[in-house]
Amino acid sequence: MLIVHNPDHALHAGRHEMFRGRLVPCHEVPQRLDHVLAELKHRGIGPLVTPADLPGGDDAAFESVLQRIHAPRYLRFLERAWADWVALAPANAELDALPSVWPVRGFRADVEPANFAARMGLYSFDAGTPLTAGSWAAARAGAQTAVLAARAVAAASTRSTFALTRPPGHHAGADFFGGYCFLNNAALAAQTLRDAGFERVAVLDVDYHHGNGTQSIFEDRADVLTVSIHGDPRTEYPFFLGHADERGHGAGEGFNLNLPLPRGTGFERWREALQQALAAVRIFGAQALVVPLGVDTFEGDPISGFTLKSADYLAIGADLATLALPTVFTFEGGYAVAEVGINVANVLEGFGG
Ligand code: Q9C
Ligand code: ZN
Repeated sequence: MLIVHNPDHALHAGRHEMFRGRLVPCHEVPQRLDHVLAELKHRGIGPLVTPADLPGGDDAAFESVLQRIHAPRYLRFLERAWADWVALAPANAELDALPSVWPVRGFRADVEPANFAARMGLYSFDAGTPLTAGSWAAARAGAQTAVLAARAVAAASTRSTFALTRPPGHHAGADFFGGYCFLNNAALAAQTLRDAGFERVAVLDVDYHHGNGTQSIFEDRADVLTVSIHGDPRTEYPFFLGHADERGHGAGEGFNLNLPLPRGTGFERWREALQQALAAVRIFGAQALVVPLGVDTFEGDPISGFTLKSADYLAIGADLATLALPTVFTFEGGYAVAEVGINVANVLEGFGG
């Protein structure tokens, strides 16, 4: 399996996230990706390349897919956000920027405020996603890894690829960050596959948390099926989306499937949901597949509530391979840092080529 990894990922290294009235150390740390890369090398899974090793990357087609998946004004905001933050006060250079005010129901989103804190709130949905000096550079290079991974699959130079990048992406919407995510790598991969001629693309999100960003990006479209298996939003993050009755809107009605499971769910029940998800992908007639791969379903994950074991990830990979589709994996959550490498490598090994 071709692994495209983001060599600039560590430019995004947040200090703190807001949790229960305190700023606590970030869970989404550079070491997560380092462990995965080390484990893949150890097992000889590869080839391992970076965007610089592949043609394209920063070309007009990349810019085009970025501008179609994300709102241009959101991209302009992200690109300049760190400079704007430091311009408020030179001492800000030593601090992460976090939002603290949000436009909820009845407020206006059409007028972009001049105030920096207000713009942070307009373009985000939580205070757990610090914006740092290198967030934009890391996220943008990550988007390139996802797009190039999808192009490699479309060119049939490989049946499957893994876009190994962070910050993750599946919580990011067209014009908002949150859940440790800024740019939706899985959505960018799916759109790249569509642009390459695959008429029906399925996204099957196996991260512990609902893929709210991906759902919202594709919810009115019939050409991209979004499926997510996740902790029930009644009790689990991101709380405000991910219920079973969300089926898509307009032309997209019937092209979103949510499979929420209660906190405490083990592999036997989780795997039944996976079979249901695979059946939906088959009925849809997908020609290509994107798998936002989070391993925060692991029993040892510090912020999640399922009880999957390391060996279960081999079975997940094998089950996904039964679809026999060109497949792009994107790296999402998983915070039991030492085991993240083993669990991700198990999925890829179980999947095979
Ligand atoms: N103190 C992904 O897995 N809130 N994002 C957790 C724990 C945010 C997870 C609170 C969880 C976001 C990509
Ligand atoms: Zn997650």
